[in-house]
Amino acid sequence: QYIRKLYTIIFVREGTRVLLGYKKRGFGQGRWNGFGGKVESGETVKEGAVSYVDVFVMKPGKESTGGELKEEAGIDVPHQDVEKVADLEFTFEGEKTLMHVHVFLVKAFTGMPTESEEMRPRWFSMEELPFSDMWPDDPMWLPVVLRGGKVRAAFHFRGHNDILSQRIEEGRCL
Ligand code: 6U4
Ligand code: NA
Ligand code: NA
Repeated sequence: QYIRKLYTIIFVREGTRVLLGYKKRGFGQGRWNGFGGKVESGETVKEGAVSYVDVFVMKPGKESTGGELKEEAGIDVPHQDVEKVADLEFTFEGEKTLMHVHVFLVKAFTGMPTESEEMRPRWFSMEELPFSDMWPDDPMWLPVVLRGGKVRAAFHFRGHNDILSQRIEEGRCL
């Protein structure tokens, strides 16, 4: 049995462009991705409940993201503008951990994207995402959610570059 660990990624879309961050260290170093990270221990998961946003992205009671987006990209997002768009499960050959990544899309923010110790932010055209320098699963689900769709998917990796098997379902997430 796998040990399930919870993560978030938040993609900021403004018109036809998307804000990505170049990960300077840690898991996925050297790849462009959304902003996010591990869900801190002590935060509860209520599958199907309304408060994914509160649980994963903001601290309860705050009016905007005090969390990963602020820390990694220097921007604030109002609560009502964060939308859950995908659930992704990643497993790795020979490893006991299952990474459950909750993906969010935001279309409004305040502040100026700024480089942090972990991420270097940059805007990309939705038509020209840097897939060759992203996780290899991203082309399979990110365009779908940027176009307004929802996805549930699972990917089994060998190392960090090869996908051995995958299951992708469009139309809903948890
Ligand atoms: P710390 O706590 O900073 O050491 P770190 O090792 O930097 O953690 P963290 O917390 O940034 O990792 O979490 C990894 C991030 O990478 C999460 O937002 C989830 C995301 N991620 C992991 N596998 C991914 C994959 N295959 N495709 C993808 N995002 C992935 O698009
Ligand atoms: Na992070
Ligand atoms: Na991190």
